[in-house]
Formats: sequence, structure tokens, C-alpha cells
Amino acid sequence: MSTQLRVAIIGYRFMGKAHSNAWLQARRFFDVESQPVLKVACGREKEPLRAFAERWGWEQIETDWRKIVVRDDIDIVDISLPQHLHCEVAKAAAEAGKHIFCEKPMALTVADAQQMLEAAQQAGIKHYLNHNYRRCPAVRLARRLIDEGKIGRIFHWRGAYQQDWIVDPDFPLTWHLLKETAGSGPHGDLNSHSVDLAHYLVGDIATVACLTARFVQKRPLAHKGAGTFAAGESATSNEFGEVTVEDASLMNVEFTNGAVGSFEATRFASGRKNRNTFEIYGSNGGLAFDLERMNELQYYSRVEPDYVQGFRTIMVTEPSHSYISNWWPPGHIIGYEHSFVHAVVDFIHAIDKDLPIEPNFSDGLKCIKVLEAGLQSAASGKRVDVMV
Ligand code: SOE
Repeated sequence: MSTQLRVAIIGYRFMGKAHSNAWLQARRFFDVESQPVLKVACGREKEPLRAFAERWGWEQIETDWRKIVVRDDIDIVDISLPQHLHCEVAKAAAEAGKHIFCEKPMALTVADAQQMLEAAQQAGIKHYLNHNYRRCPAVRLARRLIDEGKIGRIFHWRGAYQQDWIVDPDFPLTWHLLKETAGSGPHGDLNSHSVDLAHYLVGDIATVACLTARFVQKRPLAHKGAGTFAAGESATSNEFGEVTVEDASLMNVEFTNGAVGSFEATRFASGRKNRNTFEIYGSNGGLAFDLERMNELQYYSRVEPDYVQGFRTIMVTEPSHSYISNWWPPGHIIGYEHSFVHAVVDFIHAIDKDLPIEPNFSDGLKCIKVLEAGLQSAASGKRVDVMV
């Protein structure tokens, strides 16, 4: 018998759209038992919120998130908010017994992330942290090849997450560029994805040595409510404000299994729009992934005869690849939004079958510990042990 899972979404911008689309598409393409119902959308500004709810089919709107998290007719709280708001909302939702689907990065600090995890564990709810790239079929294939021993002992991880949306010094001072709302710059926003992928594919990180840089110190103030990529039209008067996060972060790490790795996160890589890449090198082979070519995985095998060795490009669109058989025939590629649909499908499945889902708040906390150690290292100029 099909049951309903009634969803309340808090936040209606970039991630609000990506999540709404995922809630809508999940059951159209995948066999999940429960039917997600888009019950209520929440945000501070009534008019844009109403337009969002109408476009995406949310039944109701509400401007006070506190009212939403305690409603009896809500099963899931979807936190599509900037990270400085995650902790308070997640704790209240967990205390009210709601399952939580939360955007990354988990929180501003280890202390906040810890509180979120404790609240979720005490309440016994399902908690999912949306590092969506784990659910790209090519990333799933990378994990499968590693699990099958095809890469062997891993020596190297190399992650680089590069964007270029703030190279222009006139790009406005939006919330991503302020410590109070974002916690850090690309180190938290982008490296959180890369660290999560490294945890998933290589293992835990023991020590970090990091350096950060800020290239632009002041920017024109942004219009109230300006979104992430709201360039141009958002830059207001001649008033300027201080950028309080880093613009780039470079981090070297030691994994607990002896592998070593590097992470580069920047919003100043001209020409790189959303280039999330990793390379993994091991005793039996190598792997390389680039989100801008997300349907492909590069694989090199040392086990083959040397006269045919070389990196090959696997088109990850076969029915045997994760999630693909529910979409299109081979070669009919998928995109960014599909990773969100996969996350929602797995989350519903976890609730229906009472199964664990990853990444969850425990994985998120582990990630925040690495990131926080990175910032401490950048401030002190010293290598830092990651808190266990
Ligand atoms: C902005 O830098 C951003 O939207 C991130 O916040 C996302 O997590 C990333 O996937 C794309 O870039």
C-alpha cells in the first residue's frame, strides 16, 4: 500500500528549486513506495515565495519556519537554507520528530554540527546531508571499481573544485562572501563536496595543512535577498563592504590509510564554471572524474598487458550503472539535477525500509571537522590533526 510522505521545504532559491524538482521527479522515474507530497514551502518574503510555490506545486506557503517544523501533517523537513541557519532549524525539526533532508555544508562549526547530530540521534529520525555528487553514476562507478580492487592500494587523491563567478571585483557582497552567513568561502562551500567525496572514495583524513587567500578585500553591497550567482543587477550604490571569507583554499592531507591528498577550492579560476574534479591513483590503476563531463569516468588499469594500457573513457550510461536504468537508453546522458533526484529516491527508500542513508549528519560532522582543521591550519601556518 502506498503511503504519503508530506514534505515542508524551507528556502526557495537555487537549492529550493533543485530539491523541489527532485521531490517531483523521484516517483515518476523510480519505484519508491511512498509518495512525496509537496505540502508547504517556507521563506521570509511572501511574494517570491508564493510565485515559487505556484511554479513547483507546493500546496501552501508559510513565512515562519517554527510553525512548520511542529506541524502534525509534516513528515519531512527539507532544509534548503544557507548554512548559518541549519543548526537551529535541524534541531527543532529533529525534536519534533521530523525526518531531515538538509543541504550542505552541514553547519558553520564543529560544535553546531555536533548538536545537529545529537538531536537527530536522540530523536531517532532519518537524517541526510545533501552532498549530491556522491550520487552521480560515474562517482558510484568509481566506488565500485575501488571496492572491486581494480585501483588497488590508493596512494593519491587530488581534488579540485573550481568556479569563477566572483573574479569581477564588482560582483556584489552576497551572503556567500560573509563569514557570519557562510562560515568560510570556497573552503566550506566547495571543499566540503570534495572532502565528502574523498571520505567516500578513499577514507578518513588524519591531518591537514592548509593555506587560504583573499584576492578582493571589498565589494559593492548587494541588494537585499540577492541569490548566489546574482551578478550585475545586484550590485547597489557606491557603498562597499568587507569580504570576510577566503577566495581560495589549498589543502594537503594525510589519510588514515596512508594515502596522501590535495584539495583546491576557488571561485577565481577564470573559465572554470563548476569544475568539480578528482583523480585517484593506486597500485592497480587510476581514476579521474570531472563534473563538467559528469556522464564519463576515466579509468586506467595497470593489470592489462602494457601494449594496450592507457586511460579509457567509460560512458557511464549503461543500465548496469547505478540509477541509469530508470532514466534513458545508453548514451542519453543525464545532468546535475539528476543527482538530487537520486538523493531523494534513496532518502524515501531509507524511510520506507528503515535503512541507513549516507551521507548523514555523522558524515557531515566528520567533513566539518576536516574543514575546521583546515581553517585552523591556515590561521596558524601549522599542520593540524583532525579531531576524532
Ligand atoms: C555555489 O558555489 C554552489 O552552488 C555550491 O553551493 C553548490 O554546493 C555546488 O554544487 C555548486 O556551487
